[in-house]
Amino acid sequence: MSNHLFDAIRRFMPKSEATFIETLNGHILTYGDMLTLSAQIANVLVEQGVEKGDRIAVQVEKSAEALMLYLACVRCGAVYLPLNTGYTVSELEYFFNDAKPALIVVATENSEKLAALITECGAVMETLGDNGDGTLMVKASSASTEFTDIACDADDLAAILYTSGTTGRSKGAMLSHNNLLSNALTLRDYWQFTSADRLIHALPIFHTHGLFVATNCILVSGASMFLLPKFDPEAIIARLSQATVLMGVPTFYVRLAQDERVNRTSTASMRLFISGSAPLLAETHEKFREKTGHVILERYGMTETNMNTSNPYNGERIAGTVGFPLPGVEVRVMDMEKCTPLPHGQTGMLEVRGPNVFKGYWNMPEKTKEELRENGFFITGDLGLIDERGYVHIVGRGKDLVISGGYNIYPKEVESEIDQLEGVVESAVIGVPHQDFGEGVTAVVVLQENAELDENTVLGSLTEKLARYKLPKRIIFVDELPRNTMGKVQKNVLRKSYNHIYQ
Ligand code: MCA
Ligand code: AMP
Repeated sequence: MSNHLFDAIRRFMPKSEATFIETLNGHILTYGDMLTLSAQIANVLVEQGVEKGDRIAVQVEKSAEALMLYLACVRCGAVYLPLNTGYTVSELEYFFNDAKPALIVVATENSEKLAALITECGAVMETLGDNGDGTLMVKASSASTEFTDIACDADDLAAILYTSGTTGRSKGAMLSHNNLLSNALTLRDYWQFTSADRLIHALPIFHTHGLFVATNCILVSGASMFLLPKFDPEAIIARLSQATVLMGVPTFYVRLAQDERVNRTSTASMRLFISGSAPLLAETHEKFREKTGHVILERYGMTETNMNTSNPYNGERIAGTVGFPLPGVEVRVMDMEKCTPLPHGQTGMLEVRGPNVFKGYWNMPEKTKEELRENGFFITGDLGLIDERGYVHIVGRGKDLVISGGYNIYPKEVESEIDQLEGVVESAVIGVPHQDFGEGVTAVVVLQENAELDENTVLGSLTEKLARYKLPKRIIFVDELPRNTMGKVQKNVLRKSYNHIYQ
């Protein structure tokens, strides 16, 4: 009987005394502690009635204990479902009703606010605070430190991560044990991770980047990480001399490149800076290289596929490209009208196939069919090309999506909320260049005559409905939206008109 993902973690584990996590306040959690704590939490989950395949939804602040909860879910065959800490109650209601979790772990301070909803959904509630307090760890502290991992095959589900859809309804991407493991092993080898590595982990742990790319890579390398609660230049800079790798979204690098303390000397012990989740501007790439001598390695991934491509570790890392398909991952560029693959240099839809590609969308067989071809290729929604040297370039998006500071925002979701406000005729939400966030969410709104809405009232009403990172940074009121002859709103015209508002 084996547990596909956790057996591999055990196989690559260094000695028990080796550090796995060092927290902001210097607390050390060893690999031995990781085994003990994840076993104790797994025992609590099973005692609460969790069975293989049950979803466990988790909306908690980043902490070592939260990562132990993820590992406990893997060990007991449950399906880990992490949720952005910024989601509002109305957003959570959708996820809980869709995924029907058996157990929901929430931040201690949110337990009162969420108790009724969780009871309504028929789930058990546990709490977990960012200092390791809350009901979950109290119960875990008296649970057995031994746990027999539940048998899980390569294809059994390990996680569901929600990713917004173009229709506004979020889709739960079902990821198997082998989706996660195969990608972690590939990245470990491609980026040459060893047990000597120390990662600065400053990303949130409710997305693929911080949860799987960062954490799983460290685990299968037997390496260690500084687990920081969030992106904080002070905390990162203070650890540069003891670390070897940083993973971040482009905003991390934009901000670090502006800091005088980030230079050749302070980064001398670092071997690798990795960027992903959104396009890294060539300008940021160049500025960071000038200041530190390090060439940022950019890679490309998705919630549905983990990582697909990466610039090389040893070869040339080219700004504006996302590098080569990872070993074992196929990338093709398709002409969507003719449904034929395109030759080098031509732009089309990027499609990917490999052991990294997810199992489909939870409860949405028709969506799965639309995006996952029978031959295993996943239609990414990203437009790109492969150049003569084999480097993949992302040149645009076939999906209406804004990426702000590495978070995805689907305009349709924001537009639907704005359109429901009294006095609004219609709205169009777009992303326009933003120096810090890459793209800034911007709403262009048409009001009814005599409507008394202004920017603050619109934002005020959205606050209850949408996580704050989805809120427009600016709201622009216009008399009408530009339309083409078919009557479709021309977002490209709007993007052009407001291209410079954040510059
Ligand atoms: C925070 N705010 C934002 C964002 N983050 N607004 C727009 N976009 C954002 N990304 C807002 C807050 O709501 C708040 O607004 C104000 O900015 C300050 O909040 P604070 O928490 O202090 O922000 P920050 O610490 O400066 O955070 C910026 C950040 C963070 C460090 C860029 O957003 C971040 O860690 N992003 C990483 C996201 C990520 O991990 N993406 C990976 C997805 P107010 O004052 O109004 O409340 S996985 C993925 O994409 C695929 C698989 C892949 O390839 O990796
Ligand atoms: P998510 O749905 O959060 O997993 O976001 C995945 C999307 O982020 C991809 O489909 C791309 O549009 C975008 N993305 C991720 N990495 C990169 C990158 N290095 N360059 C450009 N876009 C990226």
